[in-house]
Formats: sequence, C-alpha cells, structure tokens
Amino acid sequence: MKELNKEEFKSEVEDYVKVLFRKSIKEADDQQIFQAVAYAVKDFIVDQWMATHRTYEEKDVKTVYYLSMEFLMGRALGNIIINLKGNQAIKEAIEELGLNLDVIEDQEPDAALGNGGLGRLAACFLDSLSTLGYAAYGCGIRYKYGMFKQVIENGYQIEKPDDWLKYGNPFEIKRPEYAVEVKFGGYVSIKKDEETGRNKFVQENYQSVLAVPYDLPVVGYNNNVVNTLRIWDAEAIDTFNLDSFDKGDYQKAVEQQNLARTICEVLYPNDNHMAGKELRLKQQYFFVSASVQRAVMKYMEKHDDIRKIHEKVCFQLNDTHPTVAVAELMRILVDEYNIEWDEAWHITNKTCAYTNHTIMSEALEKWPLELFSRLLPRIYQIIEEINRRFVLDIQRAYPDDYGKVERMAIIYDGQVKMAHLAIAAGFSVNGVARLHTEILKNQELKDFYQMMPEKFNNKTNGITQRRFLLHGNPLLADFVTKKIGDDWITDLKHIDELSVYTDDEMSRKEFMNIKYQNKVRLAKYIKEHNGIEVNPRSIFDVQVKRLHEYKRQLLNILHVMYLYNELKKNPDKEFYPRTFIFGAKASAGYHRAKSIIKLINSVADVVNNDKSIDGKIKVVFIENYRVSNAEIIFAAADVSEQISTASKEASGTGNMKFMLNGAVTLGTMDGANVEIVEEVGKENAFIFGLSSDEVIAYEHNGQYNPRDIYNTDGDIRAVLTQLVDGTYSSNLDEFRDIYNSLLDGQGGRPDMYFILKDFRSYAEAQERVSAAYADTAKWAKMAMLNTAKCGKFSSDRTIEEYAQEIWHLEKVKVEVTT
Ligand code: DL6
Repeated sequence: MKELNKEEFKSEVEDYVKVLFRKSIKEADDQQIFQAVAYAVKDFIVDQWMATHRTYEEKDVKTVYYLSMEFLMGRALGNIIINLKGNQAIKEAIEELGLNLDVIEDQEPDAALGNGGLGRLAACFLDSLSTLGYAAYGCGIRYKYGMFKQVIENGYQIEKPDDWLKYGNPFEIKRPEYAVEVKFGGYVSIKKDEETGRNKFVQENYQSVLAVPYDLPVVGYNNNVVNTLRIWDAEAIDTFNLDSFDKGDYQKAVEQQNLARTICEVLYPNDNHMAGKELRLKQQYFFVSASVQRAVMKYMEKHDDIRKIHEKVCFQLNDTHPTVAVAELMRILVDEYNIEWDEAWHITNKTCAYTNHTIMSEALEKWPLELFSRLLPRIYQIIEEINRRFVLDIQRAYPDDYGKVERMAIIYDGQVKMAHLAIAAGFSVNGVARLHTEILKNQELKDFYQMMPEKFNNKTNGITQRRFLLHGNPLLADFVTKKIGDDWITDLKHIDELSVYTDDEMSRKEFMNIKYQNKVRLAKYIKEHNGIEVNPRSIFDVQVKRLHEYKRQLLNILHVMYLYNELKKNPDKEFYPRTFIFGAKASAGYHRAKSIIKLINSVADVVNNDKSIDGKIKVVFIENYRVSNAEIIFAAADVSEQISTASKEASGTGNMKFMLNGAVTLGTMDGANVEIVEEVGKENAFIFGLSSDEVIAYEHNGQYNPRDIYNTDGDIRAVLTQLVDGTYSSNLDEFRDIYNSLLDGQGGRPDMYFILKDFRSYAEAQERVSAAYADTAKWAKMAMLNTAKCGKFSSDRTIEEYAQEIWHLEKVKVEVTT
C-alpha cells in the first residue's frame, strides 16, 4: 500500500489553497480549506486509480456495471481517509497546519444522489467491491440537485433544494472524451443497408443529448484499489447555429437545449413509490443508454466478438429503474452489430441480472404505452417483440391457463411492466432478504418462479462496517480492535470474537461507557440543532428512515402519546426515562407522511414542555436526516425501531447499522429483522406483532376491522380521540386524515398497515425494553451481543455472494509502481 508522506501532503494543501483561492491557509475559510484538502487527497489516490484500471485492462477481467438511479454516497473525504488507512498521518498533517479534520469534514456537502435504502445499499456495495478487489463501475446520474434538504418550520416539513455542487466537487473528473449521444422521440423507419442488403431500423427526426460522464473515485480499504462511480450529465448537442435557423429547426434546437438542461436537474424524491413522470423515464433511458453504449465500446476496444460480451460484462439492474438496459443492449446488438434476434436475445439474457427491492404495489414501475412509444420508439418496438415471443413461451408452457398471460405479459392493459421485462430478460432475479425472496417466489412473482425457478435467488443485504463503525463510531471501533484485533475491518465475521467479552463485567462497563459518550455527542447535536435538552442517561429509542406508512412511524408516536397519558394518570409510576428520536424525510407530495411529521413535532411540543412529567419522556425530530448525521445517530442508539408491517419491508439496512453499533432491535418479523434475530437470538431482541403470513392472510380474507379494537380498548380510543380533540393542535382537522386512515383505512380497505392490530403487542414489547434496560448488566450483554453477532450483515459478505453466484468475477490485486 502506498505510504502517505506527511510533509508532501502539507505542502500540497498549502499549494492548493494558493492556486485555487489565492490565499494562505490562515486567510482561507473552512470551505476553501476543505476543497484544498480534498484536492490533495485526490492527488494522492490518483496513481492508485490509474493503476487499478491499468491492472483490469492487463488482466482483462470481467466487470460488473451496477446500474442504479441512486447512489447515496454521503460525504467522501472522511471515508476515503479511513479507507486509505492514512487517518493518523492525515490527521497529524492537518493538525500541524493548525486545522481540525472534523471541522474540515463537516464542510463537505453529502452527495445525496438517492432517497434511502436502495441508494445507500448501492453506495455500500461500491465500497465493498473496491475493498474486495472486484472490477466494477457504478453507473448513475449526476443530478444537479440531490435529495432535498428538509427544514422543519412550525412542525411542518419544508423542502429546500440541495445545491450540492455549489462549490464544485473536488473529487470528480469530467471525461468529455467518453461522451455519447442519447436519442429520444422521432419515429423509426426501415431502410436498406447498402453494405449488407438487409433491412435496418433507423430512428429519425429525434432529439438528442450528449451524455457526458463524470468519474468519482471509490477507494478500497488499504488495498490500492480505486474503482469508479461514473455519473452522467447531459449537455446539448447542437448549439444554436445558422444552419438551424436556416432550416427552420430553431424550435428543435431550443427543445434540445431544454432537454439537456432538464434531464439531470433533480432526483425524484420518491421512496418505494412510482410517480410515473415522463422526465423520470427520460432520466432512466438517458443514463442506461449512455452506460450500456460505453460498456459495449470499452469491451470492443479489446475484443473482436460482441457475441462474447457476457464473458466480460455483467449489467446488474438495481430495481426496475434501469430495466430499459435490456432493450438498449438488444438495440445495439441487432441494429448496430447486425446480430440475429435469437442470438442477440441469448447474449442479453447472459449479460443482465435484476434485483428486486420491494413488493409495494405502488412502487412497481408500469409505463403507459403512449408515453413509452412516443419517447423511445425503437426501444418500444424491441420490447413489443420481446413481449410477443415471451407470450408465446408462456402459452407453450401453460396452454390451458389463460390467466398466465394476463398476469405475466410484459405489455398488458396499455402498460409496459418493467419488472416482467427484467425477469424475462435477465439470468438472475434476486430478493434482498430471505423472507423477501420467499415472498417473491411464493406470492408476488409466483408465476414467474414457477416458470423459471432457476433464475431466483436471495442475496441478503449488508452494510459497510468501514463507514458505519470505523468512521461513524471511532470509540467503539477502537474498543473492538483492542479486544480482538483489526481483522473485522475487512472480514466482519471476526467480530463474533467479541462474544466472549460479554461475560466480562469490565468489558461490559467499557462498552456501555462508549455508548454513553456517543449519547452525549448526539445530545450535544440535538441541543445545537433542536434546542432540546435530552438526558444521555435516558434510553435513546431511535427510528430513523424514510417516512412511509408501512414503516409505521405512526405506531411509534401513537405509543408515545399512550405512554404520556399513562404518566399523566399516574405520575409516580416507575418509569425509565426515554428519549424518542425520529428522523425522516417524506416525499414532497405524500400528504399523509407529512402530517405524520407534523404530528411527531406537535407531540414533541406538548410532551417536552410539560414540567409535570419531569423530563421522563422527550421527543426529538432530527431535521434533515441524511448519511452524515446518521453516523452519529446509530452510534448513540440503545433501541433500534424496526417496526414495519410484516411482509412490507423488503430488507431494511438501518436495522443492520444499529445492530453493528450495539443497539437492540425492537421489531416485527419483517425483512432482514428475521435474520438479525436468528443471528443474535430471540432473547436479545424485542419482537412483536403480526407475522408476514398473518398479514398476508388478512389481506386475502379481509377480516380485519380496526373499529373492533377502537371500541374495546379504552387506551387506544383515548389516544385516537386526542388526534382530533385539540390535545395536539388547536386546528381540530390537523390530524383528521390520520385519524380516519386508522379507523377507515384507504380506498375502502381497512388500514393496510395494521397499526391498531399491532398496538398492544408493541406496547408490551416496549415494556419489556424498559424492564431489560433497568437491569444494567443484562442490557449491556444484550447490546454487546448485537455488535458481536452482526458479522453476517457486512456488505462484503453480500458482494462476495453476488460476485461468486451471479457475476462470476475474479479478484484483482493492484500494485502501484510510481
Ligand atoms: O434493498 C435496499 C432497500 C431495502 O433495504 C428496503 O427494505 C426497501 O424498501 C428498499 N426498496 C426501495 C424500492 N424503491 N423503489 N422503487 O427503495 O430497498
């Protein structure tokens, strides 16, 4: 591993401040210092970056292209420094310059090119791919505005633009030499090819944009490997020229300019929900076409037979968002390389693989035919042909079952169904946790599983311990290393060696003292950002994730209201003080989710200001929850709230980050919680609520009636009544919609999230939490065991499984020779 020379690094920082800003270090502001340090770090890694790509070329290794609309990278600087293992040297260099690394790191805006779990998973996967030495490109979009900044005003969420590129991004490198053209609209005509005499499909009268890549380094841990996250920006192809005016193409020239300007403007802020906007489909085709075109070109630079592309290239489709890749590859093979359909189809089948991340019906992508065929006329034709052949396959396999075509066709009911296309075209379909994959196989995608069982497999998600422990929780990281050595950093299974220390009182005390210090750090953040004083000796009970009804932040806050009522009724009741911490962004157009945020803040106002309960309950809503503040939140949590309606959360990854940091799960048997409980033992988690089978059974039999619970349970009735009687808002209609949703459900169906049904069981589980926490030694052991037993949940393990079982990649060692 290349060594960092402290003196050289210091003078590079000084030089950069001078060259970039015409200032000395003393004169520069914090942002300028950050930029200078980041450039100096980039200088240091650039040799490794070049060496990595040189090695891949020399060894001609297979490359995975991870196609994703989202990469929720967070900040780069701290992570790169950690992975360079240059932490100490860089820290010292910076201190010797009279600067503070924490302050510098804080200047970097989060690269928030993602919504939540799916985007952050992509970021963890890139970290693991580099650390394990696999050749990979992340391919995405360089959104000008990432995930919006959340500001809370009077308890309401307000969205502000995230101008993350305002000061430029010191880590990126623009690569105009790799720009490609992407075409939209127009029509397809058939022309005779002069050379071959065959008919050719030609897109005409289209608009096009230039896709220009920007490369970001993804640094592996202590191994010289630097992979690339390639994000595409759009530029206009035709600048105004007299030609356009002359030809009367003025209108078209303007439209092309506008298209280029709008395509990468902003990330759609929907999590698990499809908005169905035309611009979104444009974004999808834009980055997919650019990525696939480049991958094919790169392959053909070194090889002469396009028919063997699958031996060197794999496209992993991160959910259905990049599924047009399948048709784009077919277009290139058939139209540009003149390959016969059947052969092109087999090549495509061997090159594309699909990951499903949700069973939520509102998230399933279906595009109206009119929109799709207008925007992507040639791609649509190809999908029509894929569909025609796939329907024949279905009919051949199930000649007597007419329902199969209805349920499985790619084009049906005037829509293109992207998941069906991805399954028909790919060689692998994976879910992201065991339970989720089983639900896909046995419920949601049952027909497909019956027809093509060999394609289905599970890859339980994971997280990178390097960001979420080594960087986010240095105290605990040092403790673990002191006890068991540092192998856990690149092989998290080793963390199990901590288990023996759970019976050692001194170790437990040390562990809990670290937790306490992390709680003090979070309490300080809360004081600074929310103006709320919280007691670090109270239980830190945390739910941070996107706001969605299925994630049931509502269940959590209703329970807080219930606890508050209990305390008011019985002020002397023995009660372990609790701080309920929330953090969540709601999609801008998701009204009920936004009302739930308002409710949490309204409850916080009342409860936090009621002197009579003596601070026993505090409620905090952390504004603008994102990767950078997540790191300090996970480190400080005692209780990890993973309370989704069973069957609805595909996996969850926050659950794993909490576990790694020694928080105990309070959750339903949903997503990866099932596997977490399996690893840590049921006795070291707090499980409650309906099982996924029970939820699915209710969904089928329609026998759930929340009004029965409302009528028979006085405590629940009291809480619900407080939503509309002025207790938490002088506007009696403020929370009326939430009240109605709990009792009357949605669209004629009773509450699909079973909040009242699970309420009592949740409240009992919460009582068990309080009792367990009161027993300090018992709690310390549980918490420590959670850290010790989380080895399975490293994204390194997940990526090894993808690499061995789906992508078939070989590991590469990189030497730096300069
Ligand atoms: O697989 C990553 C992540 C899972 O952990 C979450 O459980 C799941 O909700 C999320 N899915 C999505 C789907 N998005 N869309 N569309 O974000 O994926």
